[in-house]
Amino acid sequence: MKIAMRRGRIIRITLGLSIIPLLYLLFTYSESHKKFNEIYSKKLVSKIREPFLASEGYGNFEPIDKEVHHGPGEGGLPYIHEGSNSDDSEIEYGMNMFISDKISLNRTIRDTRPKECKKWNYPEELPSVSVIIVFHNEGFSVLMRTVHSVINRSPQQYLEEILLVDDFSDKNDLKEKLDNYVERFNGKVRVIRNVEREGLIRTRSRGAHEARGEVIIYLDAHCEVNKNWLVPLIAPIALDDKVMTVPIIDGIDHKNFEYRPVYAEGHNFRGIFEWGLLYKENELPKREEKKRAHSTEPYDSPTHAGGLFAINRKYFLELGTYDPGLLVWGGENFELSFKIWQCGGKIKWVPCSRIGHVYRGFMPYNFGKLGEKKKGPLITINYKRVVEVWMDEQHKEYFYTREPSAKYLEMGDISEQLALKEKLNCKSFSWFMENVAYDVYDKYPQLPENTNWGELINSATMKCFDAMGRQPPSYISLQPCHGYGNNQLIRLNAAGQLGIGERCVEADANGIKLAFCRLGTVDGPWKYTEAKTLYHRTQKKCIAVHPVTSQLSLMPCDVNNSYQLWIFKILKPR
Ligand code: LR7
Ligand code: MN
Repeated sequence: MKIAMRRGRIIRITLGLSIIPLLYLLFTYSESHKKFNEIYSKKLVSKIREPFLASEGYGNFEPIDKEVHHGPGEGGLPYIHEGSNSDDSEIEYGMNMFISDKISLNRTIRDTRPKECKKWNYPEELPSVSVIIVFHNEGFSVLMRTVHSVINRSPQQYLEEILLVDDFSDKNDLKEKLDNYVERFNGKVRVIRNVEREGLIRTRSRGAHEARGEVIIYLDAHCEVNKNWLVPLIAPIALDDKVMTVPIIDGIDHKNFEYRPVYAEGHNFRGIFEWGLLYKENELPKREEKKRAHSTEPYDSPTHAGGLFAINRKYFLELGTYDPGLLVWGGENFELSFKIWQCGGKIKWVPCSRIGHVYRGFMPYNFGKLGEKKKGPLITINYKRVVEVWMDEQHKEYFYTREPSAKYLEMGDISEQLALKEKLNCKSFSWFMENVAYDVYDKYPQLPENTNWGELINSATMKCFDAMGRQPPSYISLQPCHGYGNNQLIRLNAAGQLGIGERCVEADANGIKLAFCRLGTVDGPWKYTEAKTLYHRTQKKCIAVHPVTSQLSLMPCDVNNSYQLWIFKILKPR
């Protein structure tokens, strides 16, 4: 593959040919219209864009044939079937398989791309691709619709294979039935299987080792790729093999399989994170928009959601794929993002490559033996590994302020990861924050230290503050202390913010509430007094438990009333 030949070639941007007759007409108007015409033609120029000139060696790749298909769910419309809109399969799969089974595996979906995307031209000399789909106990029709969409909507000359990696599923239809089914693809679709449960992270790494294509593209097992998704995604990698690309991920409804665009046209978002390593997306900063001539051009993103991306296979192997110490699920998207940026690569989001993903309301599987072996919450352990390898002292502290019990978690040996960082001559986390992820600071200011944290136990009842896993706004209640943290892990910081997870504690006339923290702020009204009351500075009242109903509310302070006294008990994971 002579990718090198194309490298460094300047992408030429010119005006579409179609505009020339129009301009000619405009300029033949009388002299008095000249000024008007100048302004008008300028507007036209900026409106009609053709980001890549169609020329020798370049192609447009827009499918010529219109996809025509009739039946339930076509065009990406929701499919609502009388009487079966909730189904047991939702509990088993996290999505309605009864509905999925009714929809064609070859269904059409809405083209959600900005219109400008159709004008692009891309180099024709492109690397071969392995699409890797890892799965554990997914629904057969949903998995196969992913495969069909890739087969139907990819130029076959670049698609080396679709590699299905079964992470030790135990569902019957994912065994012989699957093997037999893929035979119809004449070798294009290959199935390999783990002999024990490895989790999605290790399974993806295995896929990278086994793949035969030059570029690998990962998809979750419940996706539908959209029109002309492939070439826009691999073209930036053909030009620079240290670029990882990420498609724009649209939503597919887990109940009715409606395909919906994720953002309104013309809006670009990029991946960032909150200090507790919660993945977030942020509208592309002006500074980044300005770097590009066209809003449909790929742009830099600090991180990515995890599931869907393309990367040069050799480059991914050089980076050591994922840290093999990360278990099952979570944090791997940050590990790879930090590693790529800090060690000389780039992540680009590609507005003209669209893929739908079924968002499930909950995780329908458990973490198997790997989950049992580890003390403490496995995802937080993964985060801790990522933080300890890639962040510097200052930023590590923000993580531990937000996730105080993580200090006590056993994360295993990270010496190989640190050695890799050394070997690849990677830059510091501060460099990454200042040059790439600077918008994280705007959204999530640096956290003041915690003055108190842990379970918040009421002295009269010995019960605990509990957010109950409800979505804000919702009332906080008093529950038996369970010692696991999570919804019972409360933090008070030096600026008076009382928080649970990502959320803030507020008071209103009816009680004590879990609320969204005001964006960009880290302070609050609370003070933990020497007498052990929780004092609200502006209301000048204290949090009290109702002796009969156990409800929480603000009451005039009384330091002799044990229903108003609280103890923070530090939680060490068991
Ligand atoms: O043990 C497992 N083994 C697996 O093979 C658990 C899961 N899997 C498979 C599973 O069948 C699926 O194909 O791994 C894939 C991802 O698992 P999901 O779909 O349960 O994950 P998710 O979509 O809920 O979560 C997101 O975060 C994950 C862990 O960090 C992965 O990176 C997912 O790929 C990721 N999904 C996306 O990025 C899609 C967009 C979400 C957003 C925003
Ligand atoms: Mn998923």
